[in-house]
Amino acid sequence: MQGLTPKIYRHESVNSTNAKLKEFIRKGASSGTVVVAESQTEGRGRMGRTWHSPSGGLYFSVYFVPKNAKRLTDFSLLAGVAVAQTIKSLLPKAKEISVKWPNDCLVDWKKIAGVLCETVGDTPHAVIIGIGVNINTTKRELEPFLKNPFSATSVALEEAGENHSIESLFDTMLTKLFELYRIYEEQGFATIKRLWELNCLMIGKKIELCEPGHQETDGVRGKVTGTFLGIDDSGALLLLNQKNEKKSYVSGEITCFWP
Ligand code: BT5
Repeated sequence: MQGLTPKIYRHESVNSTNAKLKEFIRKGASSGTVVVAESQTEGRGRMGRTWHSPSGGLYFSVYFVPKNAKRLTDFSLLAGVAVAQTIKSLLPKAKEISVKWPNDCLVDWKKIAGVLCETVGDTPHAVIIGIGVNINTTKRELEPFLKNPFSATSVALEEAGENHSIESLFDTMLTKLFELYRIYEEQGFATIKRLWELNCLMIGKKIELCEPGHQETDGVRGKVTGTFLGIDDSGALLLLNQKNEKKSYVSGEITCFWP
């Protein structure tokens, strides 16, 4: 299969690169279109949350129209692999770099990047993958998130304040993302699943999962603890709970883990 070539639109500041890309799509943009911005005024996270997007970070969104219907979550996992591989290629070997189900990348258990995938418009199967990475973002700018369960960090904070080229990180990440998308189209989810699990350091560890809509498990509403076993063939999280039962979860958030 011939790989797609990215068509990149650059902006200084936008509300959200996902929103900007949707405007381009409404005007006829094709699969492979990318919007990248130096900062966002209304960067978005999942479930109505916000993504703090000062200049110094990388914020971009990519439009893909796969041949057949796909699960949206596959794209979050695929993007997580591209992010983790790129960060790994930059930071010292001693750093623990891990994807976090379903949509984050962590360095030494602190959040460095997040992914927001959305379906879009009337085009069947079309998706937008939005990625935010803290690159030269300072501790002060990340202050509001340092007390989050997984705290927050940036490439510069992990590299003793060095100033990193956002452009070259963007280049590497985009190349990996397009390459993984090509592999996904050719080989399906199995290869992405394998790569995701290879990049996940939480497997085998005890975790706490908060699942929206999941009720009265282990006595605490919406919270379950157990051993993280990996993901299944549909990307759902597999957990061995305290009753020794294997359960799968299609949505939720890992709020705690025990290394
Ligand atoms: C995410 O949501 O992690 C998805 C972030 C996706 C951002 C990209 S940037 C390009 C594209 N355009 C957009 O508008 N969005 C995408 P979620 O898992 O819901 O995490 C959001 C939570 O992370 C917030 O509620 C904060 O607690 C925390 N947070 C916000 N900004 C952060 C940052 N810069 N670094 C670390 N944590 C942050």
